[in-house]
Formats: sequence, structure tokens, C-alpha cells
Amino acid sequence: MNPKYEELDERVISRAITSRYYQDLLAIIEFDVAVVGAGPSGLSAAFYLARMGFKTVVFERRLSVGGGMWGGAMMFNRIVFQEPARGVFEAVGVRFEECEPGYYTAHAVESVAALTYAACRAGALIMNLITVEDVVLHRDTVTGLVLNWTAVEMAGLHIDPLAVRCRCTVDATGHDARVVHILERKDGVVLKTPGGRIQGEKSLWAEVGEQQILEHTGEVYPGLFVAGMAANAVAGGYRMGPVFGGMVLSGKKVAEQIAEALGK
Ligand code: 48H
Repeated sequence: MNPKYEELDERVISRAITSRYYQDLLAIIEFDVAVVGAGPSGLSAAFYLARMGFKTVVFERRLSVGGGMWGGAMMFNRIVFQEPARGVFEAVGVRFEECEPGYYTAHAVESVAALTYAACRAGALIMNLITVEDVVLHRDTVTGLVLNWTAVEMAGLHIDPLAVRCRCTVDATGHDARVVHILERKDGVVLKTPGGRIQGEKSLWAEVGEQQILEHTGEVYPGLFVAGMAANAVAGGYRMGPVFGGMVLSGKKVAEQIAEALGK
């Protein structure tokens, strides 16, 4: 047996994991931008935000990142995106091929992996297994998030959460628009949507849905932005089916909007 293996000390391993993780936990108490949800829009937002130099953290409630991208459509693990999104897929290093003029296909797993790796390498911190269960609301502005372990939520344990502060939050939780729903339900706020309330997602129309995703990406309440499917769920846009260009472009757009809002 290799003597090096015999020398392995379990205590060193445990200490390394614990202390490194606690460093991250302490760091996220105050961040520039918190992205809720590590689907394609959240990962894209995190990549561009971190690349611009913002301290960016992504909270993902599941064990795995990638949201609804892994399964392509109906478990055919290929994704389609359109010409305007090509630059994002190139920027994160996904290989793709043109199937029809202006339409591209890529492997869903490679796309999740590349977006995730690019976000991490740009400096974004991904915290999986953490659920955002509420927002911190100071004088009509979202100034932070309320976090708990997903396992606590799943077990239904009555354990109080921790709160962290961030200058901007992105709700990238997909169809559920979880963060905006919490804010509307608990605080009865007026959102920057027609009617001031969550409008709810419409049925499928790919072309219009994809256009609307970009139109609807933005700040819906002071300190709170929406990106990806959450943007259409909040503003009442169409769903677009299994096409992912709008998702990653929405992540890029929200990053640019936040950079402008934070003065960079
Ligand atoms: C932490 C949370 C919480 C929480 C949820 O669903 P997603 O992939 O979202 P998008 O918008 O990036 O991409 C949407 C796309 O996957 C899709 O569904 C499309 C294109 N549909 C079209 C159609 O017509 O159906 O990812 C959201 C992520 C998931 O990983 C969740 O686990 C996570 O957000 N999440 N994370 N705290 N409270 N709620």
C-alpha cells in the first residue's frame, strides 16, 4: 500500500472542509449581488456579474446546479438556442453546431457544466443546498436574504434561518419566481409590473416568449431584479418551451442592469 495513504489523517480532512466552508459562510454575510437559483439564467448572470468584479453569490436549493437545463426537452438532453445567444455560449466555452440557419444545438450536460465552470472561474461563489426562504426588507428596499438549509425545510424542522445582506438580489428561480412571490405575499408591495402585482405566466409561444424574457428582465422592486423564466412569470409573458437563448441572454442583461445600478 502506498505509505502516503496510510498517512492520511481524517482530522486534517475534516478540519480543511469545515474551516474552508465557514470562511465562505462568513464571506456571504455581506455581498454585492445574490443570485437566487442556479439555472441557466442565474448561472449566466453570475458569470457576467463576477467577471465585472462584483462579489457574487448564487444560492441553489437543490444538490445540483443547472435547474431545468439538464434534461433538454422531454429528457432528450440536447438544448437549442438561437443566433443572438451564440456569444454567451461561446464565452463560456460550450461546443455547439448549427442545425438550421440561426438555430444551434448543444449538449445539455455540457452546457450546464460550462456555465457553472465559467461562473466559478469568474469568481462567483455557488452555495448549493441552501434555500432562500424570505427577504430582508429595509425601508421599502430588498437589502438581503433569509437562508436556511434545504434539508431543514424538507424535514419540516422548526429552526430559525440566518440573514445575509446584499446590494442587489436576482430572482432567477424559474417558473416559480419564488422570491418575488414571497415579497408580494408577505409584504403586499407594489411591483413594477402592469397592475403592480405578479401577472402569472402565459401558455407557450416561443418567439414572443423569448422577446418578452428580455423585455421583462429587470428591477421589479427596489433592490430586487428578475431574470430568466421568473421574469415572464412575474410580468405575464408567454413561456417559450425548450429554447435556452433567452435564459442566458436574460442573465447577461440583468448583470448589465445591475452594473449600471451599482455604478460600474
Ligand atoms: C434557492 C431556488 C429557490 C429558492 C428555486 O428553473 P430554472 O432552470 O430557471 P431559469 O429561469 O434559469 O431557466 C428556465 C428553464 O430551465 C425553463 O424552465 C424553461 C426555458 N422553460 C420554458 C418552458 O416553456 O417551460 O432554475 C431555477 C433554479 C432551480 O435550480 C431551483 O432549484 C432554484 O432555482 N430555486 N434556489 N432558493 N427558494 N427556488
